[in-house]
Amino acid sequence: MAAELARGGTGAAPAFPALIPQPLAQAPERGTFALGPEARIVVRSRARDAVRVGELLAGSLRPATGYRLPVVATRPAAGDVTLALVPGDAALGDEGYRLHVDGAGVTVAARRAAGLFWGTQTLRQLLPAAIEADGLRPGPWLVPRGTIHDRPRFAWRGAMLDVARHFFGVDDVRRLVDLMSLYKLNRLHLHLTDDQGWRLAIRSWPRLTSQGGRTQVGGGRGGYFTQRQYAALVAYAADRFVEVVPEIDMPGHVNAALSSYAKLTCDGRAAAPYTGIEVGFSSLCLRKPVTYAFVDDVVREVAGLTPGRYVHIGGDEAHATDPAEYRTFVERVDRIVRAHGKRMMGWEELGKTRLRRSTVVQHWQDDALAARAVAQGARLVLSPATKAYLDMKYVPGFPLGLSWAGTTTVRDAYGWDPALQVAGVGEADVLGVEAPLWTETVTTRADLDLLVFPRILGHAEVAWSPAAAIAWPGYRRRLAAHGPRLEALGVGYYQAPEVRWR
Ligand code: NGO
Repeated sequence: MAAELARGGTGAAPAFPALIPQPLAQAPERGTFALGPEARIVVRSRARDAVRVGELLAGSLRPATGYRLPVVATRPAAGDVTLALVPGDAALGDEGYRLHVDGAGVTVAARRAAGLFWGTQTLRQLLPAAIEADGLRPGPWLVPRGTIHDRPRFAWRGAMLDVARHFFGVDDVRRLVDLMSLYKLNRLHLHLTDDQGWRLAIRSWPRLTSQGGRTQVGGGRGGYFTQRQYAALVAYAADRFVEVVPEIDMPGHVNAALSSYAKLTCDGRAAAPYTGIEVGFSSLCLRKPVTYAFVDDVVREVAGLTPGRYVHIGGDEAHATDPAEYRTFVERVDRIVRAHGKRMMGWEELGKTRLRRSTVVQHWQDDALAARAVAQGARLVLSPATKAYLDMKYVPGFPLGLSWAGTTTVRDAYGWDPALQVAGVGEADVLGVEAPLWTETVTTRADLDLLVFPRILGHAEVAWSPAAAIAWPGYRRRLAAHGPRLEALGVGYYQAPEVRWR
C-alpha cells in the first residue's frame, strides 16, 4: 500500500490540509466527504479498547457539530465513519493505520486500537479547525477525499512535566494529555519529586506529601496527587494510549524528602524546606539502611500505581553523593525496581554505572555518558536540552524559561534528527524522543502553554514522521495552519515570528 502512495510532503495537488505530524504516505484525491447529522461511528470490533476509540472520537466531534454520532457495531452505511481492526495487516505495525475517505464516508483501519486512535486524530486534523471548538459551530464538516497510510518512526514519543518545582493538578495534566493525543504523543513522564516538593502521596511515608508537598519554587503552597487522583490520571492517559512514566528522583534532588523525615538525613536532622532553583545540593544518605527501606516502599507503591513498564529513578546531578556510593546505589535500586515488576529508567548519569540491557536511559546533555549506556546495551530516549527542553527561552529576554542550554526557537525545536544527535548512537539504539518542561519559571497554565506550544508539535513530528519528511519550509506552513486549531482548543501558544502565522 505505502508504495502506491505518494511520499508525504510532495505537494501534489489536490492536497490534504496541514497534518502534524506528517504521515508516512498520503494520496489526496479531488472532492470531499461531508460529515452529516445522521453520521454514525461504526466500530467493526467488539474489543473494548476499539469501542472506546469510537466513543472518544464521537466525544471530540459532538460539541462543535451538535450531531448525535452514535457509536454502533452494525454494518456501515453511506455517511458513516468506520473504525475497523484488521489484525492481519502487518504493514501497519502496532500503532499504524490506514485512513480512506471517499464519497461514502471515512474508514480507519488498524491492527490495534492504538492505531485506530492515531487514525482518528488524523481525521480530526482533516476536519476544519472549528471542529475543536467546545460549542456549536455551523460547519459544513467537509473531509477531503484520499488515502493516508501511516505509522510512527519511533515508539517513544514523549513529553515530560515537572510538577515538583510548581505543582500542576489533575485538570492541567489531563488537558496536556488531550493535547498530546492530537499530535500522536504517547508517553507522559511526570517528574513527581524534587528538592522543592514531593507530589505523589506515599501511604507508608505520609509526611512526604503532608509536609514535603507544601512547598514550591518561590514559596507558594505546592500541592500533590492523592493515590486515587493519580491512578485516575494514569487511567485517563492510558485510555488515550499515553503511558504515564513516574519519576522519583534520587539519590539527588531529594530535599523535600529530607525535610519531611529527619531519619533520612545522615546527621538525623530534618533539612529545611527549599524554594530556590539551585540543583545538585541534596542527597539521600546512602550508608543508612533506612534509605533502602524508604526506596523499597516508595518504588513498591509507585509500581503498584503504574500499569506501564517503567519507573524512572532520576539519577541526575547527584553532585552531593559520593561517586562510588552512587554506582552501588543505582545498581541496588535497579534490583528494587525489578523486584516490583518494572524496568528502570533514568537520566544519562546512569551511564556511569553497570547497566542491564533492559534499562532505558534519557539523554539530556552529555553525549559521552549516553554513549556509555548504549555501549552496555541500554536504549536511549533523547531529550537534548539544546533542542528538546521546553523550558529554554525562545529568544534572549523571553519573559519565561531558563537559558542555561541557550535559546531554542520553534525552528530549532523542529530541525533535529534523533538518529544523528549523539555520535556513535544510531537509529536502532534510540527508543524515541521526549520533550521536558521543567517548571522553575512556570507557574500558570498560560505560562505552560506559551513554552510548550508550539514547540512540542515539532518534537511530535520529529518522533513520528520519516526523516525524509522533516523539512522546515513545509513544516512552517503546516504549523501556521495549526494556529486556528490551537486557538479553538484554547491553547495560548507563542506566536513565533519565524512561522508567519495567518
Ligand atoms: C536539568 C536538571 C533539572 C532542571 C533542568 C532545567 C536535568 C535532567 N536535571 O535537567 O533539575 O530543572 O535542567 O532546565
